[in-house]
Amino acid sequence: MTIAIANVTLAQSNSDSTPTTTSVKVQAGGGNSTLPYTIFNPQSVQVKAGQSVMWYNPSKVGEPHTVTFALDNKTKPDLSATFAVRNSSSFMPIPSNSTSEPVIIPNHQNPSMSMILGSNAVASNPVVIDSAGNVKHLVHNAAYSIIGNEKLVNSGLVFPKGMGPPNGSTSFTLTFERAGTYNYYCILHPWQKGKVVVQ
Ligand SMILES: [Cu+2]
Repeated sequence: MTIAIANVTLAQSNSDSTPTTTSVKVQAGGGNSTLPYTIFNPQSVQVKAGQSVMWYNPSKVGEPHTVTFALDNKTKPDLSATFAVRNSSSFMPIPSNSTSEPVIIPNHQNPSMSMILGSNAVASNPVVIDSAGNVKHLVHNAAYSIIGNEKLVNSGLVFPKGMGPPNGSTSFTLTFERAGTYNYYCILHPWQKGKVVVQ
């Protein structure tokens, strides 16, 4: 036991001043109910290729944020989206005695189908869309190695610890393999922007 700990200390002191294994932490949001922050702090971080950045939400209120890298405006997902359903589809609210109704939008292009407004999992859940357009859903509290050519790398909703739904994420970790400047934003607060500079 003692030997193992000594070895770890030795290995660390032999590496350069910023070991590549160090994870840089960034706060997504923060503040409290009187003054919630819709910022990333620090707004810009600098890491070396191979290093990781971990985002977490230190807010005192249950306000989620996303950490979203989108290649262009076309790949920026919205929280809600329209989906086609057969006109014969019926929607039963759960619980059945609730007064909820789905938003149904007339579909003039194809009258045999209706459109409903639904929650968009590509925005709210951890997901990657690679350069070929393949969609890959990640586990919650995802960790992913970003190359930089992905169409979308999204944390999904990141909640403060203990304040999200049972399957909600409280962190998101990216390992940056290649040098470059990586801009990201929050889907819920589009003015909330951050940057990772990889050397
Ligand atoms: Cu936000």
